[in-house]
Amino acid sequence: MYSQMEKTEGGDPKLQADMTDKERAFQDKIDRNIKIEPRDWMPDNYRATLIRQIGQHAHSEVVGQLPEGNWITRAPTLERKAILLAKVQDEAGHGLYLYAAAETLGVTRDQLTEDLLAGRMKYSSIFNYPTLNWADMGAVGWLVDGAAILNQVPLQRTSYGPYARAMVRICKEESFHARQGFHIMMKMAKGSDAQRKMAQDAVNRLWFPVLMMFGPSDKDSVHTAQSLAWRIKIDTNDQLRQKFVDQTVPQIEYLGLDLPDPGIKWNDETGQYDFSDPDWSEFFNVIKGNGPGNVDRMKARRAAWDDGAWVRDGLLAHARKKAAAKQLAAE
Ligand code: FAQ
Repeated sequence: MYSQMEKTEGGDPKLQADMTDKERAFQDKIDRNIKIEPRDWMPDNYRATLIRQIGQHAHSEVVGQLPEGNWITRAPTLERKAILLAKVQDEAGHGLYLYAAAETLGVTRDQLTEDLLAGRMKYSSIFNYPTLNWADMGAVGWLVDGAAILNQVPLQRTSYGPYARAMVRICKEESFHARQGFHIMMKMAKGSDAQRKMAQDAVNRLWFPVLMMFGPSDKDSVHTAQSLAWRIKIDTNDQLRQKFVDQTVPQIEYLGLDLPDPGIKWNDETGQYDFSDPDWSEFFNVIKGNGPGNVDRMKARRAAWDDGAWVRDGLLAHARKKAAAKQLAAE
């Protein structure tokens, strides 16, 4: 149904009969699974939706370094420290691939960062929650990266070429991240009573915030209908959330931990788990900037941006000097 429609971002899909010839040809390409590349014609709102989603995704990867970076100096062994350091570094790399993909749409990395700092762009709600104990490092890797993988694997088939290609590499690294998180959880869950309690506490605190990562329920999702039509998104928020619950409940049971939601029950009829909704008023409050960590996260991003100004200026001056020398040599 969606494949015959096009619309402005956030509105109702436009019927094919109302499309211009260019819009119809564009939609036809999407329907035939042909990738859209940076120099191809695209509707303004397709471009705007991608800049919003890819930019938000990039900001999430970069802000997402903060809760884990917080634990690098306190990791319990040298091996855990090295693994965590590598993971946090990977997230910076993911941010860079994604900013580069967004730049192909005609926006600069500086603009995206300035939009984030001015509150015109968002980053994932999950990174506004604190990481309070070492088990949180396990839960973040296992649950947060696990949720990110479920969302990102289908995005390898998204319609915009540079975004789809960035996702291929990101997904490979995320799967290592999720495994190291699960490994930490196995150690904690099978460890001393105190360690088991920490593992349970981490799962209890992070469960609902992780469910919120997939976005509001489909009935409240503003962008899903158009993003499905344009194959910017491949699945709806609720479809991915359900997949996550179905995949994760057996893992919680394998760890021997209690389920974090009394509403989780296997449903023979649907062949899926039933589960309780997250508190959506909390979600909307967090994405408005009122979560437990929003102020600190933005403060850290602003400080990094300001403190890094001399590096950016230096790199630009060096690039200009090199370009001028090259031109002189060519003359
Ligand atoms: N947080 O109409 P929808 C990671 C906003 S990467 C904040 O459903 P859409 C790796 C949404 O922007 C995690 N805001 O929106 C890692 C919109 O606001 P607007 C990031 C959210 O775009 C692990 C409004 O709500 N992944 O974790 C959230 O169709 C460990 C209405 O929502 C991606 O970004 C949220 N959770 O669907 C790193 C994946 N959900 O703009 C470090 C790509 C919704 O109208 C450590 N993105 N909003 O004001 C997507 O797949 C989509 O953008 C969704 C949202 C599914 C996130």
